[in-house]
Amino acid sequence: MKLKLMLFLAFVLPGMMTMAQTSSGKGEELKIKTSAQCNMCKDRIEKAMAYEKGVYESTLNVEDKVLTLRYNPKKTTPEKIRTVLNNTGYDADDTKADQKAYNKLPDCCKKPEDRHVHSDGCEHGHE
Ligand SMILES: [Cu+2]
Repeated sequence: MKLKLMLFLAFVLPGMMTMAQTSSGKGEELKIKTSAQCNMCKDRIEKAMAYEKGVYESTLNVEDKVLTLRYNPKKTTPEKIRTVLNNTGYDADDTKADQKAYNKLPDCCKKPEDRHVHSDGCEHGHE
């Protein structure tokens, strides 16, 4: 009996895990709506994700502010990823940006209503 269980754990389980991972590309896909404003935000967010454990790849679309990423559900969770975004200074879906982190963002990366001046060095143009 014990031998059968060992064999099951040694061969069947890893096989099942491999199948689960390869069936739909690497890891799970996740889309998060952020409050990113420009290409500087894109760099900042994608860098933060690159350092995050369990995240394979991430792409932020500046147009619709949606971050698409692939992650390993055994190493991280959507909640954790949203928290990283909040700590980087951005809203993530329904969770709000950490105020301190948000205040540290360059003026042009803040939400339009919080910008004091139309600062230069920003890539989203001057309306
Ligand atoms: Cu920005």
